[in-house]
Amino acid sequence: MGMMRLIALASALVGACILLAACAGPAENPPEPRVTSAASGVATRTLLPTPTPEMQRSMEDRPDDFPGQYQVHVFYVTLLGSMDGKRDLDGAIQRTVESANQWFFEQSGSRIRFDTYQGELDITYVQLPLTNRQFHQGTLDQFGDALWTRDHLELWLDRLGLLQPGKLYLAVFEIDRHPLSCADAAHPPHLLGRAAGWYPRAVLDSGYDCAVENFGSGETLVDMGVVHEIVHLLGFASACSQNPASPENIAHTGDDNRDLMWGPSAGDARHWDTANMLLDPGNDDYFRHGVAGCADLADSAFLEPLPANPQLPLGWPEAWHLAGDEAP
Ligand SMILES: [Ca+2]
Ligand SMILES: [Ca+2]
Ligand SMILES: [Zn+2]
Repeated sequence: MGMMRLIALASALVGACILLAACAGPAENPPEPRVTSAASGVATRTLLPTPTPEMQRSMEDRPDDFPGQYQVHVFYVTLLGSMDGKRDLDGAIQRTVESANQWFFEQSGSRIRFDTYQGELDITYVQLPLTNRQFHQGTLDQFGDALWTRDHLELWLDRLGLLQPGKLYLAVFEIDRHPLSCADAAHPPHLLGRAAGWYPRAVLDSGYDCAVENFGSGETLVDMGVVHEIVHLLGFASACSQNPASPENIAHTGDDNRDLMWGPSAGDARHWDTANMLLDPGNDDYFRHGVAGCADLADSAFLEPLPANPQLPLGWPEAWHLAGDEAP
């Protein structure tokens, strides 16, 4: 294993969402059953069961409601012989995305732009042509360690021609196990990529079963995790953060466990406080931090309304830009 690989592996460990503390045991950090502080009628509305009689499974990225704009697209991915939870059809992913985005709006005044089709979240169903066992073996063959599950997933999505310029991806993946996390993400520019993985029924090496997290209910690890992973894909927290979890873990902050991007430092026994979550408390790490020359989440081209000077994640190659987009 060369030095580059070692550096890359360290980045993967950093980039991997550390829902680990939360994943240590549900009894220590029970998910909140629902949002109770619905300040606006909107929050309440989004948590009602979504009637989905007209929802149909789609094998493709349907025509965008917001063409020509940077946006997050959702995949629902199964493997051969694995359970098809039909999560693209039951409305739970849409409820999770809406409740997470409502929280983000209340914190920031902006929403993350998701790919919708006729007003509904546009979810593409993908069945990879291999079994769980084959997928795990492929991860080891290609990357050398099971920690690269997400990277292997993104490789397949790309190989199948499903990734388009101008989009980030949230892939809900029915894989049976993952070494350490129920969700993780790329973290440009250190760990380049454009997909986050979300593993709703994976069993971790610790024995924790990700299936115990009821998503779509509001302030849960999973619902907050969705927006946490997307913020990773946008490149935050970053090397500019003033309170990194550790010198090696700049993807997370370490000072306030209410922070969306908080990650436990070594020896820190706290858990993620999903019920009282804040977006960069103190505004000194990644959101409206005012530090010249440092990327800021508030300027992301993936936000609605579009910021005055929209920015792409650092390190994005030209091929991922929207056609004709001169943005850096
Ligand atoms: Ca679409
Ligand atoms: Ca902060
Ligand atoms: Zn994380």
